[in-house]
Amino acid sequence: MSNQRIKLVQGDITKIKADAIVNAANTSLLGGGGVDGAIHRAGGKAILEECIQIRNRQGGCKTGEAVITTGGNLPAKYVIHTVGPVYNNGGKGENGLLASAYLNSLKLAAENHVETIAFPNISTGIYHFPKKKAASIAIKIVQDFLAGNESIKEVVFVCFDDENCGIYKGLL
Ligand code: AR6
Repeated sequence: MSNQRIKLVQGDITKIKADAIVNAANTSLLGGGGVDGAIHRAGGKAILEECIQIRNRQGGCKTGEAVITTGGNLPAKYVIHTVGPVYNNGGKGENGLLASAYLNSLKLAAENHVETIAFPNISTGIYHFPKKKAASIAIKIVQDFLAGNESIKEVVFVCFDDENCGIYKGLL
C-alpha cells in the first residue's frame, strides 16, 4: 500500500532531514513570505544564487511547474521549488494547477534519485487555496504517484498550522 510510504508531521519544514523539501515559491523564484521566506532564511544564499541562475536561464518557474536547487545550509540536500496557483474562486484551473505542482515536484524528485521528500501545504497560505480541497488533491496525487513508482521511499506532509494538520489526519 502506498499509504505506508506517507507520513504526517506537524512543524517547520526547514528542520526536516529529507533528501528534498519542497518550497511553495512564486514564479519569480526570488523568495517571499511564508514557507518560502523561512526556507531562504534557513538555507542561506546558495539557494537564492541557484534560483537566480535558473531565472536567468529560463525566466523563473511557471505555475504548476518545479525546479531544483541545493538545500544550502538546510538539513535537506535539495530544495524543489514549485509554484502553486493563487486561488480565485476555482474557475481558473486552480485544482489542475495544484495537482501539477505536486506531480511535477515528485517527477523532478524521482529524476534526481530523491528517496525521501517533504511537502508543505502548497497554496494554502498567502495564495488562499481552500485547505480541505488542497489536502485531498495533494494526497491523491502522492498516492497515485507512489503506486507507480518504487524509487521514492517516503513522502512527508509537513503541516504547520493546526487546521491543516487536523484535515490531513482525517484524510490519511
Ligand atoms: N514550514 C512548513 N509550513 C509552513 C512554514 C514552515 N516554516 N511556514 C508556513 N507554512 P505560504 P502559498 C505553511 O503562504 O500559499 C510566498 O510569499 C502555511 O501555514 O507559505 O503557496 C511565496 O513567495 C501554509 O499552510 O505559501 C509566494 O509568493 C503553507 O505553508 C506565496 O507566498 C503555504 O503557505 C505562496 O503562497
